[in-house]
Amino acid sequence: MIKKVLIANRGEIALRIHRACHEMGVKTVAVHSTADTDAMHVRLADESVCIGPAPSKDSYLNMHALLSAATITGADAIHPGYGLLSENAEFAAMVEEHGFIFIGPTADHIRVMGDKILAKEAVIKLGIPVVPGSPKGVTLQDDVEAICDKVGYPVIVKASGGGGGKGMQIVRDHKDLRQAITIAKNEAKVNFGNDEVFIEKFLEQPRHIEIQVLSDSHGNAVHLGERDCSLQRRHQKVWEEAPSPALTDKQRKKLGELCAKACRQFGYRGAGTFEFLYEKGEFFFIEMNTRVQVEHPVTEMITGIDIVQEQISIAAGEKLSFSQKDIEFSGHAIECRINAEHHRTFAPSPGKVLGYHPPGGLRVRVDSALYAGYSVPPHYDSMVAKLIVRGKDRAECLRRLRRSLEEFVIDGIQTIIPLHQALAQNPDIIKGDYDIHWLEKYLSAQE
Ligand code: MV4
Repeated sequence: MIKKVLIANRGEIALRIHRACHEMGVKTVAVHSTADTDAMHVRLADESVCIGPAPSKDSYLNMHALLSAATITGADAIHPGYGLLSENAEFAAMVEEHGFIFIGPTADHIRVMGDKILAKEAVIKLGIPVVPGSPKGVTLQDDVEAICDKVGYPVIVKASGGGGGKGMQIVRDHKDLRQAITIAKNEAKVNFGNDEVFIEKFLEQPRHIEIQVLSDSHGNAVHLGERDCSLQRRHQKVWEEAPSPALTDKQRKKLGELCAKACRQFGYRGAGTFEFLYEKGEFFFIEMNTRVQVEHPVTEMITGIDIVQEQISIAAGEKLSFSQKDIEFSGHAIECRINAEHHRTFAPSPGKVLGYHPPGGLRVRVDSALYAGYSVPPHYDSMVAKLIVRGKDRAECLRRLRRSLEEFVIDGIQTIIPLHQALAQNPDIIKGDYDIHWLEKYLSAQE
């Protein structure tokens, strides 16, 4: 039994975790930096502990401060949310060594999936299709020309310790290959302290489709379908939806069951996401995320399953209370990430929120820690709200999204609500006809 959870995060996800806990009768402990004394997550929690100064590295990323806060408040478990320490294997191990429950997978599962080469090796063994490429890491001592001639150009050089797009190099001609590997290795070393890189065929116009899974510690695993997260700018997702406008029920069932089976064989525990690139009717695994994701509400809206409550039950050692056949997918959901940024330049816009009026009504959900009078601090991520709407089908969902965006008032700071209004009316978006490069092309055309 978990009685008290320390929430090692801030903003909307800290609130989201608090809500799951309180609906389960679990007490919460908020932690905060000195910049977040007046934050909503601190106000709502049962207890709070200040863990350090504004910069994340001195507060939200300070593992010892977090463990001390858990000790003095008598928490039994720690929920890391997303970002910050959520995929830090060392932290997960430390939490357990100190006798707390880490609400997430084992440190070993986090470690394997955090290494893109090991992750690919692991899922290949479990029968999941991956992007063709070098079977292992490459160095300039290898016959990299032969590897890439076999794979076929263009290729992409990726950092094994990477993710989120950092340190990738696209190579269209074999004469540029060695230099690209050198650059990728240097960037990987600087950014991740690990210079291992690998090569994949570069897919030109894929969609980004990911499968949500839940797996308990008793060998039961289910999938909750996919999310289409193709609409992104600089590797930051902006709009996510489920189901994907590009997938058939048959494709969903096949890929979803493959992922759930992989979880059972891998002994995975907790919530997880298998990320795929989808092109010309084929899926290719690229990465697995071992945390709850920003866009999880899209899946909650079409399945009715509370993913964060499931994470907590699984961490407490309980069995999943439903099986695959109990899961029904109903309707369509879209999430818009509302960032405190100028809607054309994307310049950050922290500052005081003078007025706040979120939309409401049937099948409208707003996950946000904003309130009127709150000052958005400049030290953290710019995402200040998520608007998630559901409809009986995609057309109704889009109509509800347009009217919810019309209602949404955030005064005092700039937000990307106007971008979402434009997207919700765009013919390509309405058709569902977009890939991972669509948004950046659209934005360049607007300049
Ligand atoms: C790719 C790809 C095409 N082919 N892998 C970007 C972030 C990381 N999670 C994986 N990413 C990609 N991997 C193969 N084999 C395209 C992307 C990608 C991308 C690449 C270049 C410029 C913008 C991009 C935006 C999203 C994804």
